[in-house]
Amino acid sequence: VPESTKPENLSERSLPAVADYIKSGKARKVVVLTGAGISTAAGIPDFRSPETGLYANLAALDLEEPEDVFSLPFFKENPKPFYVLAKDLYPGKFHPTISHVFISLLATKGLLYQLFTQNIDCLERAAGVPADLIVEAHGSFASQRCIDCKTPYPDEKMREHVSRAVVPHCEKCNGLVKPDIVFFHENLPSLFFDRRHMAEEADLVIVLGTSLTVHPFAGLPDLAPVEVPRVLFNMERVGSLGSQPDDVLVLGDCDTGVRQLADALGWREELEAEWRKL
Ligand code: CNA
Repeated sequence: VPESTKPENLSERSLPAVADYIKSGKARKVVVLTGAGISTAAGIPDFRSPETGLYANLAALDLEEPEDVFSLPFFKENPKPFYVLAKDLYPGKFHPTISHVFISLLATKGLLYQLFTQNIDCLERAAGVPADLIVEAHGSFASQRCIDCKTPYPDEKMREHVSRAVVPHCEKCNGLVKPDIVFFHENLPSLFFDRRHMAEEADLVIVLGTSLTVHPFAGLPDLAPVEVPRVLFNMERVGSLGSQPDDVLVLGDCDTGVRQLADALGWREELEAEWRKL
């Protein structure tokens, strides 16, 4: 965007201007979009970061293509690599980050309209974001079922199998059990499509820690009207963020960016206190 193009809703393209916009009461329907980057500080590797990302470290699983680990045809042939990975990623081992708690704080203040997350780690729930405000667009490890007869599989047994990276089988038909996370070419949960319109109704969009490469999720930031401010907290510029006059880019690690926004809002102490409580 040329420097001369004036934003419509923000006084300028900066984080303090975003804070003023929120403080003025103009942001009542904040839509938050998240990806693996908000959980890297919790110790969960993302997919695509060079060197630390899962895709850079899958050699140990003996896969030809990293994507295979989330492919249903591959899983049917060889479910083991998925369960080796699941052991590392399974919820219960990790602690929410400042960014997760910031989203929870937005909810506490009645400003969170909807959170759409691509993450399967359940850390938003762990940070206290109310379940009815979360769309887990790629599913989660919270439930699991047989891929053949669809019979749900008990949580406790699942936990026990995953902790040993042992593949669980259906108690009814002996089919393979898979957590309800969305593999490549599988449909997203219907909740995603039912609630997608909420991104069109947003008066502020906050995007955190995602490469915006996986569709249809990656299209969400473009649903909001063009004059709606969009803020990106990410290591790199992604999607169309930065191309509109009211876009603000906060490049770097998202916890640092979020703390700066919390400072500008006067929420910093509350944010840190909530984080320490968890
Ligand atoms: P991705 O494609 O790996 O992209 C992550 C993005 O976050 C990149 O742009 C990074 O530069 C950025 N990033 C990494 N660390 C930070 C940080 N500390 N601060 C700011 N930015 C950072 O991941 P996406 O979520 O975009 O891709 C979608 C996939 C990844 C979804 O299907 C997820 O299920 C899947 N995934 C989820 C998890 C999880 O649940 N925690 C972990 C790994 C992969």
